[in-house]
Amino acid sequence: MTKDIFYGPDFDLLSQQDPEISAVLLSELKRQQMNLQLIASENFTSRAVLATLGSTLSNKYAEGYPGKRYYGGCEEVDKAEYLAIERAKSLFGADHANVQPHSGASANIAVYQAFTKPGDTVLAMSLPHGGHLTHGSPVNFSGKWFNVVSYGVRQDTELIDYDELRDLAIANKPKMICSGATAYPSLVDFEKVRAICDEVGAIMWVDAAHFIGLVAGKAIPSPVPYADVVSFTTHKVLRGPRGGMILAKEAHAAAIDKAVFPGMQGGPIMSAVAGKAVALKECATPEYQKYAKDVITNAKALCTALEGEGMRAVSGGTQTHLALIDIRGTGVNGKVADERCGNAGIVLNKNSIPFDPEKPGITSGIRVGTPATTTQGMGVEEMKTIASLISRAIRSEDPAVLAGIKSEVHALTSKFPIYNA
Ligand code: DSN
Repeated sequence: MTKDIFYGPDFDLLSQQDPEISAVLLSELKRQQMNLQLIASENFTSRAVLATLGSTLSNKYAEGYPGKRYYGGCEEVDKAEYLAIERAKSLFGADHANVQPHSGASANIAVYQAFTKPGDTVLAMSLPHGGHLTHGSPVNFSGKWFNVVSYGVRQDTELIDYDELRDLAIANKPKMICSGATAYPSLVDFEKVRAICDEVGAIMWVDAAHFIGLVAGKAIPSPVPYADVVSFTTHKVLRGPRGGMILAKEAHAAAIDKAVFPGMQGGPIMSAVAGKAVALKECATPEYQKYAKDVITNAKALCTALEGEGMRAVSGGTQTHLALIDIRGTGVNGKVADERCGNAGIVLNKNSIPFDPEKPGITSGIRVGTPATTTQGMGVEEMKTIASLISRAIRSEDPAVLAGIKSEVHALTSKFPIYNA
């Protein structure tokens, strides 16, 4: 294991000053290096991105936008934000980019604020069918402050029911229709959603947090030509720093910028803004485009191999970076599967499947994703091995067996080192 990733002398200083926290940094690095990271929303950023996050840009307050700040001394951070904006616009062919949201949820708060008022009706995908907390969950601001009507997937195909979506749009006349999800393995038909939005006069909002990295790598179709506004996170397949971003049509640029600052945030995290610029530059390379395609190839291979292990792929497979797996055939619920896999060094999450008879804290499924393992250089053969390791872990209650699987996991990950000197 290396501590080089923490930039030598500075890390030595931290170790002396704060041994407890420096120990956490080292053990988290070790955890990421040794275990299998299958959380669909996680990835390993480049060292270049990490370098920006540990930089002095973190010290600077920069409320406002480049050239129009409220504090002095912003001439250097302005350059970083201009670069991030221009790179985002160019990569996605967008009219406008706001690179300041601290997270995906922050970006979504700004979208609501730009286009709606509390009490307005919004149509979004239901959380139990794969949506997100900010798409109208009753425990989230979105469900508390807005009248969110939910659409879902068809029970027979487990694909979005566009007929239901259109019927609900006509019946409820929403101000805004949101597409995008956290556990939907298929592609969204943006053309159909645009047509429904036009029919009822709704803003088309795409929450592309999960799949925007695949769009950036030209591996799947882009929502940008269709949508009024696209929000997303920058740390999933996109492989940037933790944060959010919003793309919009020119007509909405001022409303989005006003909603982010001063509407929803104070000073942007300029180290993260610079990290976003670095990641966007990386995304524009042929190497990244190959990576994005490989992520999908690996997800399909993992999904097929898990089916071969007696599990069921929701919606019959995947077209993206993640698979949602109904594991009822194993006789184990999602919570237990998640725990057993964790004990075997396989990090994934329990996940509700559509029409799940189990509670959200238990679930009948697991969600697996391939952004991180693909960054490590794993391919189709490794996906088959991983499916077998998952299947054995889920089916075993014996701690000794799980410890044995963990050793196999470590043998596999040691062949695909991350952040080595
Ligand atoms: N937590 C993210 C995910 O795992 O999909 C969504 O916010």
